[in-house]
Amino acid sequence: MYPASRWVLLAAGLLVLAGAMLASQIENASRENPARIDQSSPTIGKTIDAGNRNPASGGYDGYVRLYVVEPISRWKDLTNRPFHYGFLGLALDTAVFVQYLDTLRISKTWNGNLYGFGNITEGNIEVEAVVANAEGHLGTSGPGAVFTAHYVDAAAGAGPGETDSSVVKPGYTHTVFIEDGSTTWCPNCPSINTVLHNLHQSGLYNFHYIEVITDTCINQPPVCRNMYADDYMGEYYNLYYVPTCYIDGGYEVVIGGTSDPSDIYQPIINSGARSVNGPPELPTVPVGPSSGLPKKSYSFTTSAIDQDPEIKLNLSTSWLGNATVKADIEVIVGYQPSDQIRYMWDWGDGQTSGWLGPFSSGAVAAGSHTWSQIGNFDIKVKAKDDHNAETSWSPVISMAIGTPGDANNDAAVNVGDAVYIINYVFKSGPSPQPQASGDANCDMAVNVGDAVAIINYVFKGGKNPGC
Ligand SMILES: [Ca+2]
Ligand SMILES: [Ca+2]
Ligand SMILES: [Ca+2]
Repeated sequence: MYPASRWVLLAAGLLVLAGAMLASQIENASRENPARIDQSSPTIGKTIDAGNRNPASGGYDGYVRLYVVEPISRWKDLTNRPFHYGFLGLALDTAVFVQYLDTLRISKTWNGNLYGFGNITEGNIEVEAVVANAEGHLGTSGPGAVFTAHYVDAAAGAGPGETDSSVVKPGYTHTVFIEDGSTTWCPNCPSINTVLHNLHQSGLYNFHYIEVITDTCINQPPVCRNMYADDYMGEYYNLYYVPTCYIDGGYEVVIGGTSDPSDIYQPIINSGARSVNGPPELPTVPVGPSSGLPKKSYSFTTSAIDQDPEIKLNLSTSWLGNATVKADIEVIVGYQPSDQIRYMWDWGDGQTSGWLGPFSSGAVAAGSHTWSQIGNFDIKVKAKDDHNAETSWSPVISMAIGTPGDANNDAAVNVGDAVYIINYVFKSGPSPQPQASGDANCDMAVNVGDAVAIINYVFKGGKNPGC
């Protein structure tokens, strides 16, 4: 697969133990200058249009990003070779929600003159398009440097006059996307640049990559700060070391330089095999009794559906002249067989059920609970799928736990309650409050037997209602 001799020599000296790999690689990374991250003046922000989002119905909840890059970068690494696919800016970064079987179409232009890149050329410009999942995962860029990873589920790249589509190949659920955080002064960046370039040129792996160079000259930033790249890597990834490769939005993070291609192609393979997932839809409002008695078990049901998205991303790039490129994209969202679902109930009394299941998607799922105290309790349920993608909590229903026999809800059980029950059963009087509190003999029905039970208790030393 590879010109083996080239790699064997370069790989010599690298540890092969997986657990030691990260530590080894960090030795080949340089600590970024803390001044790099200028939080006070972010120039790139996520555009979240809440009006577009409706995660309770079936579809894909995510982000669309368009990166403008130069295949042969204007910036060079420490060995005076140009970076490849060097990041110039984001043409688009927006939250999207696409219903299943629907197609989202977006056209976007990017004018280099507006960003100090009026000298880009038609022959050396490209747009990389990605679709990233809205579900957030914890990622880490280094000690204490955490970020929220949104896994990339589709990627495509095209220069002017070209089209490209995300590709599903054997072993891949999607096209993988790599962002390499680099600087021009970084001693270990050239090795990873070479690995990325060679892997990409080989065509053996289903991925696109960009190099995000956070400075533009071989002096320490911020003198040469590349504000668009620097803000991007700071805001999205909390970049800590250079080089660091973020694979699929941070599903895998490779820190440090390496000359061993397997350090990159293995994470590409791992990331490519990852399921493109969507969380279950919001569980239905729980169904069950609205009142009950202490120390009795009550059952409630709900259901939810899980359909996982299949995303096709089509990109067409054109050159409009005057340093302006245009990208037209289509995001086509289908769906595929779903995951099984687990449910967690919150019983409103400080207790939860833990995760129950699995249940088939759409199947009615029951949970039951016994309350020990009287009172009103709000019951809600949430769901998660096989990939631990969780929903929010469902709407609540209220459960009133009453005192057996205290039909008139005056905090005492006496002859007044027997009268109240007689009145309810025979004369259409008001119902017990809550209903279950009229069930003095705990046989799950309110009838004359309950009035008799109260009389026996009050006048004849019968069994204490409370069952
Ligand atoms: Ca799912
Ligand atoms: Ca009473
Ligand atoms: Ca009864």
